[in-house]
This record gives sequence, C-alpha cells and structure tokens, in this order.
Amino acid sequence: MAEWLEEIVAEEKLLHPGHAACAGCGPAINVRHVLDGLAAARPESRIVLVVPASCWTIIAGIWPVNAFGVSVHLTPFASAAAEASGIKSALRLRGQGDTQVVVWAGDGSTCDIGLSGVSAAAERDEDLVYVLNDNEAYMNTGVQKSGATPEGAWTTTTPATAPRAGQKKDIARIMAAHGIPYVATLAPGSVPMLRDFRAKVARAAEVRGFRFLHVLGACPPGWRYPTDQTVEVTRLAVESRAFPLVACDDGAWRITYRPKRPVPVREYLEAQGRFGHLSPDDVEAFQSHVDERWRQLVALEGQTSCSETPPSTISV
Ligand SMILES: Cc1ncc(C[n+]2csc(CCOP(=O)(O)OP(=O)(O)O)c2C)c(N)n1
Ligand SMILES: [Mg+2]
Repeated sequence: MAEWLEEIVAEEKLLHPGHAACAGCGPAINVRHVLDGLAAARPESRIVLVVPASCWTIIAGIWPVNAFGVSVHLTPFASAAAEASGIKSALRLRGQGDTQVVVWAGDGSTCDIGLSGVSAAAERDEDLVYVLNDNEAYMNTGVQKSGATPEGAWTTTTPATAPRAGQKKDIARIMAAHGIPYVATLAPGSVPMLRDFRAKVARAAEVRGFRFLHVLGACPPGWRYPTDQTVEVTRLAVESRAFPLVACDDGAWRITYRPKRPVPVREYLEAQGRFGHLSPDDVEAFQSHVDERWRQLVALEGQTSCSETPPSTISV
C-alpha cells in the first residue's frame, strides 16, 4: 500500500462509528476525510465544526451525544457562515485564533437559503473552511429540489412528469468570483480521486482566509441507487465529467483530475433511479451541457479569477 494511504488508514477517525447516517451515505465518507485531513495537516490546532440544519444535525446527534471527535455547533438553516465568523472572532479574542473553524453545510443552505450569508463571509474573507456537502437536494426533509439539483432529476418537488428544469447552480465559480483565496471541488470515487481530495483538504488547511470546498456527496435514498454503489456512482460522476475536479488557488484555475477516457454521461445517469425517466434526447442534452461546461473549464485554466488584489496566503 502506498505510504500516504497507510497514513490515512492509521489516522484517528473524527467521525465515530455508531453515527446516524443512512447505509451507504457518501457524505459520511467525505466528512471523515475533511476532518481527518484538516487535523493531519495542522495537528497542533483544534477544530470546531459548525453545522446548519441538514441531515447532519441528526447524524451528529443531540447533546450530550456527539458522533464527532470535535466540538460541534448547530445553527439555523441560513446562518452557519455568520455564526462561524462570530465563533472565529470569539476564539481569536480568547487567544485561540489558531482553531480551525469548519462549516459543514448542505446544498440547500449553501446554494439557496443561506447564500447571502456565505457571500458576505466570503466578501469579508473570514478565516474559515466552508465545506459544501452537496447531495444535490434538501435530503433531510425528504428530497426536495435545490439550486444544486442537476437538470432532469426527479425529486419530490420535481416529479418524473415535471423533472428539474434548468441547470445545477455553478457554485464553485460563484464563490471564486468573490476573489477568495481557495475554491476546490472534491469527490472520492477512486484511489486517485481520494488522493486529489486529501491534497485539496491539506491545501485548505494551509491557506488563510475564506476557503470553499465543494464536495459531492452521493445519497442512496435521494439518488435512488443501491447502498453499496456509493463509491461507483461517485467515480462515474467524475469520470463522465458531470462533476469535474478543479481548484481555483489564489485566483488561478486548474483542472486537477482529467479522465483518461471520459465515460458517456449516460452511464452515470443510468446508475441512478432519479434519472430513470429521461429520454435518449434528454440524455443527449445533458451530455452536451457537460461537454460545454468542460470546454469552459479548459478555457478558464491558467486564467486568474476576477480578484483585483490577490489574497494573501501563508504557509503554516
Ligand atoms: C428556515 C428553515 N426552513 C426549513 C427548515 C427545514 N429543514 C431542515 S433540514 C432541511 C434540508 C436541508 O437541505 P440541505 O441544506 O441540502 O442539507 P441535507 O439535508 O441535504 O443534508 C430543511 C428544509 C429549517 N430547519 N429552517
Ligand atoms: Mg442537500
């Protein structure tokens, strides 16, 4: 086994067994790699996790039960970025400014109802790691469509007879347009993708200011696939380029994982019941949108974002 993988296997896990996530929950894998990666990168600093209303308020547990090996602060739906900013300021005043304050928030709160607060915290360049746990719908309340739901998807508010119209909100580019120091997309669908994931978490730990990690979290009940297919569905999301792995580091865009032979997006869609109603024409349209977004990313590579003054980054 490669040395870096051995280290990951041996490290202390900050999401404990016995948590309340569904079988096959993709975000349960992801949150563990985010927290363990941040802890490994800065072992001397504590972590405080800030979680708005979502599946994770349930999974974390009700006080005094805590599924995490770190302090958890639960917030209302729209205020995680604001409360995390306040927590960071309070810790700084108490001489604990090296604590890593980490938001773990769903797509409903990040892309829709809490977006103004996220944008304001980004504009202030708050010293936070903001993680978007994107399972592409409001899952905790029963699979309602969010701004991050992909085109054509079934949800309980977009039934198969009238599926999600329009495109998934491009939140990574929206956040990068704030000129924040670090934005990245992450999805652990294979060993090389996990390596990319952990490198991005390590980079986020190193940078100061507002760091935005957009993590794809496959969801068996919401996406309608068998619970043992989470890693495979995640792999297909990246290999089909439906969810490209990119980073915008200090304003410079880079595609961090290039599928050698991209799989047709049809294979990704066919693996999930939420797309089962799509016609061949729908699938073709989906593919052309994926191809167009990839072309845009290729064009972005090497360009700087709209930040006028490059944000300062320091190494720890
Ligand atoms: C102001 C407000 N509206 C609605 C709710 C109900 N609610 C709790 S969790 C949730 C879904 C959250 O969706 P998302 O942010 O995507 O997280 P997920 O549940 O998918 O993890 C909703 C609608 C709430 N708690 N507060
Ligand atoms: Mg969600």
